[in-house]
Amino acid sequence: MDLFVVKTKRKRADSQSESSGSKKFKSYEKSECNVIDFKKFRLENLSCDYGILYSKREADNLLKECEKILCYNEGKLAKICLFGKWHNIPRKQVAHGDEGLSYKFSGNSIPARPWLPLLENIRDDITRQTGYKFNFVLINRYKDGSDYMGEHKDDEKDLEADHPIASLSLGQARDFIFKHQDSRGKNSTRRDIPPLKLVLQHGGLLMMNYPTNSYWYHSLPCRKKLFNVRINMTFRKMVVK
Ligand SMILES: O=C(O)CCC(=O)C(=O)O
Repeated sequence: MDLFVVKTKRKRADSQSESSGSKKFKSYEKSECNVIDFKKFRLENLSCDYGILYSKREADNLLKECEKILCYNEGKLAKICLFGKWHNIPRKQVAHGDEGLSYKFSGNSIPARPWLPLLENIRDDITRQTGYKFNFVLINRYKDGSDYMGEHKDDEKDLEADHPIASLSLGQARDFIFKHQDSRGKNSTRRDIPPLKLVLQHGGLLMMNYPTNSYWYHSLPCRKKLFNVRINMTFRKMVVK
């Protein structure tokens, strides 16, 4: 996928006001913000938007800072359970977010560590750009192209189902593949729906909107010929019980 970087300065919006009962801001402070020119992807039950949030210089600085300050989970928190067997995840992972939140998936429960100022800044940049608020971020670090993430849907009950997931990529550009649930495997009933491949670039922001995660699997496949680090942050809205 080509880069479609558009960086324009917007005039200061008057005020920040949240529309009542709606998750989207009606208008909000965009002063001195970069306004992303999102490219829209629309397929059967897939709605994603992709654009560049940070310039190369900004993204370089963020990656450097992340490498300095982030600590990743170890031991049981770095494992997943598949078909009754525990496996080390093929990457490093950690979560930060509002107090008391945790994310249950693949037999594990990942508790949120407290927000760090760097992560709050990124979260707030995404909110300014998209109007959506987030209370949790799952961070995955891929040391090189041999680290990966298998096919899955982010459709766990802990997540607010109709809220977008905002995925920020830093570092090595990597392929990211969507497959419709009915197009997978031997018993596929919808072979006519092809996969969608995106290349997630350094500083790129992918918005996975409802109902994408109810119908489409996504994965970050292994790419043995890539040797640089990549960090991905998925900002999410968890259900607050
Ligand atoms: O690293 C990525 O871009 C994939 C992240 C992902 O699929 C997830 O966090 O659910």
